[in-house]
Amino acid sequence: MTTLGTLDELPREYVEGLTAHNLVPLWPSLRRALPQGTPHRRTKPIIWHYSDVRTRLLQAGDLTPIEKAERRVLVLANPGLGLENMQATASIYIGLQLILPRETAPNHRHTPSAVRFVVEGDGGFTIVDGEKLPMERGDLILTPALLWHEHCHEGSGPVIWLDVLDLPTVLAQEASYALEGAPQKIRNQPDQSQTHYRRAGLVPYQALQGIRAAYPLLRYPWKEVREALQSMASVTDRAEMVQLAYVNPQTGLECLPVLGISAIMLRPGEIAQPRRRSSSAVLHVVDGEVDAEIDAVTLSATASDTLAVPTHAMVKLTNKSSKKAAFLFQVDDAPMQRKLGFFEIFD
Ligand code: GTQ
Repeated sequence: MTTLGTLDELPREYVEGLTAHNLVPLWPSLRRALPQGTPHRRTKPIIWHYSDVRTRLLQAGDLTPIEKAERRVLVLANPGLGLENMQATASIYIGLQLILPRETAPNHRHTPSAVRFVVEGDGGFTIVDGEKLPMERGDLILTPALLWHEHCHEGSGPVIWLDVLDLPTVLAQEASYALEGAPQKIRNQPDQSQTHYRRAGLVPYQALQGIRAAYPLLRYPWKEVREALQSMASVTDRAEMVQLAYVNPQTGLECLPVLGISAIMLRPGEIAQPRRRSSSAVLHVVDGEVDAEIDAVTLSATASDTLAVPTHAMVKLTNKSSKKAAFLFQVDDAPMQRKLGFFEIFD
């Protein structure tokens, strides 16, 4: 590889002239813009233990009324990227959100898309475009870009969920903004996971006539995901991972433009070594005891802990139990990378 010229080698007057005309020579910065072989990564493999976050989130419940927060969230920020930038990975934002009984996180809509994954509590629900989406532990709720959403709580005790947003990417485009709205009117019927999309392989006949919603299904109950993983595990070779992707039931494609959502089951004692890939990810333990080795850093995770996986990382997941299965929820940025034409899986 040739050694490129530096800024220092250029006459000072020349550089000053460039600066005065808002010009920058590429060659002194070329290797920084395009590192050879592998990207430069500042994202650290890191774990957020739920016990550490939960205590402080409940304190926030005492310290800050919902009216003063709108969204009572502690952001899981990667120190490698600067805490103030609120990035778990370079393209993925995650936070843990708390709502207390009878509180409402008021109606709004915004350009970033979000995925909610319920961590604890009963009686929470999100309303998306008039559809009431119950939030029980492990349920997945989508709030795609520009759709109205508000969160409510008609149960007792705290309700806490994981927010995953494509915010860093939207911010980088200088395209992030929100609008406030009046409370939504709820259509008084069960959500579409209970009415229109009861089973894989069956979609409303209308959809074949080209009458399609962009986001037909907004709630994926955990009970069904877990059962599906267990059924798949019963016939899957030990050398293969048991992993299911959440998709749009009408297209079979990813639910959201940037974020890819999936669930993993690690059988008792299983060691999974997914192939190295160009995407970054966050992993959230739903159930079980898991050691995650990410680029030679070993992180021990238990239920409701969350981890950051940098782009291009080596990942090894070990279910520490020889008796019980472990379950993980994963969000990655592979859909965006695929659209940009550079998603890769390495040997
Ligand atoms: O619940 O709408 O964690 O707008 C960050 C921004 C949650 C939300 C977040 C948001 C929300």
